[in-house]
Amino acid sequence: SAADRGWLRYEPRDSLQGLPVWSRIFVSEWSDTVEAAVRELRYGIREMSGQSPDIVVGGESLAQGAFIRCATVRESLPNELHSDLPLQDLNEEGYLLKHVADKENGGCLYIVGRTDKGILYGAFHLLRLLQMEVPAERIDLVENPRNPLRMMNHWDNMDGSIERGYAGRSIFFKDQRLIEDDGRIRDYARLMASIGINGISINNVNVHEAETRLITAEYLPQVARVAGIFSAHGIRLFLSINYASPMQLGGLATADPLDSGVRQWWKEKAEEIYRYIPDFGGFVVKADSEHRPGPFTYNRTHADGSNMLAEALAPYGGVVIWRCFVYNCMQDWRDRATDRARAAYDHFKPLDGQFRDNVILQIKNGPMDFQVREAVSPLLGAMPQTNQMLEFQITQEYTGQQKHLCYLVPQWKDVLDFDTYARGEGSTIQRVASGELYDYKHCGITAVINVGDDENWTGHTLAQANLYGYGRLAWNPDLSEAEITEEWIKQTFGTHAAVVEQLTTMLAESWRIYENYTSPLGVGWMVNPGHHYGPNVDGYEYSVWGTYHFADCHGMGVNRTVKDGTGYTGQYFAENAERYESLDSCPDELLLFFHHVPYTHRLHSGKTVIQHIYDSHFEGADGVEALIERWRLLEGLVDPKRHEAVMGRLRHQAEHSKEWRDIINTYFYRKSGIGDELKRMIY
Ligand code: BDP
Repeated sequence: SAADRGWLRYEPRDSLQGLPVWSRIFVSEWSDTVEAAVRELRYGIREMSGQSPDIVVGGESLAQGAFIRCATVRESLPNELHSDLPLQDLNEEGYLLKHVADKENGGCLYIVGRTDKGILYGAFHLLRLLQMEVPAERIDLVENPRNPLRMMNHWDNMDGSIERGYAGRSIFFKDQRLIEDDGRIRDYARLMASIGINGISINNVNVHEAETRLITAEYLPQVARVAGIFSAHGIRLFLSINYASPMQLGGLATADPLDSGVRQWWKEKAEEIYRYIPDFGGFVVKADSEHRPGPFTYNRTHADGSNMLAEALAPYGGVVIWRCFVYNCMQDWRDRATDRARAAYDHFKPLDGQFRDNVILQIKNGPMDFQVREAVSPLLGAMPQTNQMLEFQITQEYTGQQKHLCYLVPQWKDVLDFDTYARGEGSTIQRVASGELYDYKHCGITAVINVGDDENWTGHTLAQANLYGYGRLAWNPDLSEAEITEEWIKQTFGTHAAVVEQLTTMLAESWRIYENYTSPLGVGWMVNPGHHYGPNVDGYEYSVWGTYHFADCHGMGVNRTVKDGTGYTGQYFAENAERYESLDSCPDELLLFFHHVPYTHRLHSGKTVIQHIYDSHFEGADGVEALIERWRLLEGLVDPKRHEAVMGRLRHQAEHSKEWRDIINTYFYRKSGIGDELKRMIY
């Protein structure tokens, strides 16, 4: 298909020319997943080395000569593989990659998985190393994914639109149907498999009337076709469902989770779905949130609601992924005592231990909503007896909508490494999500994806780095930002030193640059209501959504302390609660998230809040100019098409960042009456 190849680019590599190891690929057992692996290997190797390997399938003894061998641990393998490497430690998705030298024949590269999925992941890993020009004879490694579930959530609607989508239309849906041409979906499945994604929900969490019918005989055959493509790539398909389906589809008078007719309806529905899709992953559910139906209507709890669905899916191994984004979006703004940040914890923490073991609570990384900077959700790690998974947002709803460059890997690393202290020091978010802290039955990481049918998938070509980086972190949250960035650049733009150097710096600085020219010190929400693009300081200040900065002529920020604020800080374990409660220890970057302070309050940096606002906004806008300068250096080293496209976006970002800077700075000058020490503004 015509789509951009993303990081599966496979440009010719001098280092691979003429090596005999690429002449044959040997596999003993065939399956859809092995086929996907072998096809990718052959394609990648052919593109990079110019040689097209033969594929040898079957049990015949290995002929002489160099080759790649794909195998599972069940097969008899040479001693070299058993001696020093822990083959028995491979988990269901793990693999070993090892080059075994052989003087006469030029050696052999083994890709050994416990299952076919391991072979698939191993094949992609090998191709990644070859793209990065790692010499084949040095390859010797074992990998197991840290997170059992590594998911993507699409917010795609059946009319082809995408809620918070910034890269074109849906790759799955068009005109209330599933798209028939599979080309794009296959390429997408390859991209996802290459970063280890193993679960994808294809429709929006806000399930409208059309999508409600995805679980009916009218659409299930079409959904099953997509699920089949996913399956071959190690991916289980999930659907977002409408909690009121028994009423809308089944004609029942209620959707009460304790009603026996409702329970029966879902059981039959699950049975029907699994008839079409035997490895169906399960349901993603947004209930009682932003006007979606849910168990509250019947005075039932979210445990009642999710358990009822879980019971229906249990016989087939399905799970219910229940979102915790539950808050009052119709707040009375005269009574601001209810703090939206508190909502998820207040709703769910008391229910710990009441959920079935195939329910997973899906929790956004922050308690508000994917702002450029917010505190880590205190609900994560607070429920030892309930499966949890972490939700990130790759689609840049609040971080520049893929028109601005904003590399989110540094933000996600901060979240994953955050210590909750739930069971003493070292109780990090990554250990909550991976199930290492509490031994969850199901858990992992999910994210709202940023792709659409734009030729380059993500609108901004450099936003592909967020897609890639997310997958790599879901596989191994201990990978460093530097490692991930280097992998992505070398695969996507080649190994030229200047390209690697400039792009690494651009990506590394971009989040801080974006933060600098947008809302200051963690307060968030200074965006235009509705579409959330561009500055609007008071856009949400006098509305029902619970998203306030409380700026007046004296100061600003949200007092979330226990002492005299909303009490939110009390939701953290002691170490964090104390750190955030006190002005002395609260980190600058979250100051206004936790405290209301005068503009003259001095930060740990030594600056006053008001001077920080001015300085950071000038720095942010200047930072975009610096990004442009770096990108200009790569002219001629990056193909003209991608170079121009990215340059176009950077230019827009430069203009738009000045608008942000001037609106925010002017607003706070007018509110505070305090001038800029460096007199950069005309008042
Ligand atoms: C917010 C989005 C909204 C989503 C909602 C959610 O603005 O479009 O439906 O989150 O996560 O970020 O359910």
